Amino acid sequence: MICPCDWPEPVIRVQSLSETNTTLIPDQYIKPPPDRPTLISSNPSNINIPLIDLEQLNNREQNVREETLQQISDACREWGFFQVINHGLKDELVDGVREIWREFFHESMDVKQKYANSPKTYEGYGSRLGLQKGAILDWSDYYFLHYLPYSIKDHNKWPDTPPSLREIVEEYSKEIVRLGRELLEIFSINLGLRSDYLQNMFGGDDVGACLRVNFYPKCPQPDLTLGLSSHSDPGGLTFLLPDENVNGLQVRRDQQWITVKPARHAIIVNIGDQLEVLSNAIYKSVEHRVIVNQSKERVSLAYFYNPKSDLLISPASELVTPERPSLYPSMTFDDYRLYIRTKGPQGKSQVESLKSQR
Ligand SMILES: O=C(O)CCC(=O)C(=O)O
Repeated sequence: MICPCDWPEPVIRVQSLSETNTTLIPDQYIKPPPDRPTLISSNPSNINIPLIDLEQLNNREQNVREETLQQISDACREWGFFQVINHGLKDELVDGVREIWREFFHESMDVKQKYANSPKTYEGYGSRLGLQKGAILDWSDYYFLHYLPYSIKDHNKWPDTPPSLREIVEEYSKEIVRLGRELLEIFSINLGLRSDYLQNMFGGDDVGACLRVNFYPKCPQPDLTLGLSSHSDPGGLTFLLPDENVNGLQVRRDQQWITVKPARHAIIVNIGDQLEVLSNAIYKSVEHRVIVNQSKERVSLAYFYNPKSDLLISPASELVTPERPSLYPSMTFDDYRLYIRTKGPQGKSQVESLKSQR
C-alpha cells in the first residue's frame, strides 16, 4: 500500500492568502475554463434538492409514513441528495457546532498550525486534498478528524481550542451516528432488503465516522476558482451541515449545476459511492462542488458515515438479477479511498472506473 508521508509542495493556507486582501488569486487556484463556475446561475431559482420532514416517519397515519418513505426512496434514486428537517438534532447544537468551528478557524495561525496534517491519515488542519505536484488547488482550508472507530489516539488529534469544541463535537457526532443508523434502516427497507442489511454490511457497531470541516475564505475572483472541485463522496453516506448564511454547494443534475438552498436547521444527506455499489446503482452517488464568495466566508461540516474500512463491499445479492447483473467488483473501503487521497477530488471517475473492471 502507498504510504504518502508528506505533501508534494509547501502548504499555503488559503485563509492567509485571503487575508492579504490580494485582488488577484495565484495561478495555482485558477481552474481551466470548463471547470469554472457560472456565477450568474442559469438554473431556475425554484429548483432545489428534495426537502423531507423526518418527523412524518412517526406519524400515526400509515399513509403519511409510507409517503415519507417514498419521498426518501425517490430522492435516493433520482437525486442522490436531499435535505432533512426534524431530524432530532437540537437547533442550538446545529448552530453551536458550526459556530465553534468558525471560531477555531479564526484562531491565530500559530494555534492552527499545531494541528497541521499530513497525507498519511489527513487528520488535522489541512489545505489540499491529493498529492499531485502542480495540481490546480481548491480555495479552502479544512479540519479532518476521526470519531469512529473509537481510538483515544485519534480523539487526541481533535483541537483543544476553543475549550468547548471537543465536547460539542462529541455531542454532535453521537447524534449523526444515530441518524446514520436510522437512515440505513430506512434505505434497507426501501430497497426491499432486511431492515438491518445495510448497517450489517457497514460493520454493525463497527462503522466508521469522520468529519471534515470546510472553511472557504472570501475570494477576490470567485468566477475563476472553486472552493471544492467536483467529486462524489467515496464513503457510505454524508451528512452535510451547510452555512445557512452563504450558499455554495452545487449538485450536478442533467448536466446542470443546481445551487442548493438549505432550509433552516436542515441537514443535507447524500449517497456516497459505497451505497451506490451496495445498491447495485439503484441509488446514485452524485457529483457536487462548492463555489466561493467575494464578500463572505463560508463554513460547512461534512460528516462521513462509512463502512468499516477492511470489509469487502459489493452489490447486495438480492439486487443482482439476470436483467441487472452486478455492476461492481468487491473492494474494501480502505483500498477504495486511496484513490481520492492521492488524486484529490476528480468528479465521479472512481466509481465509474470500477464498472469497467467487471
Ligand atoms: O461545503 C459544502 O457544502 C460541501 C462539502 C463537501 O462536499 C465535502 O466536504 O465533501
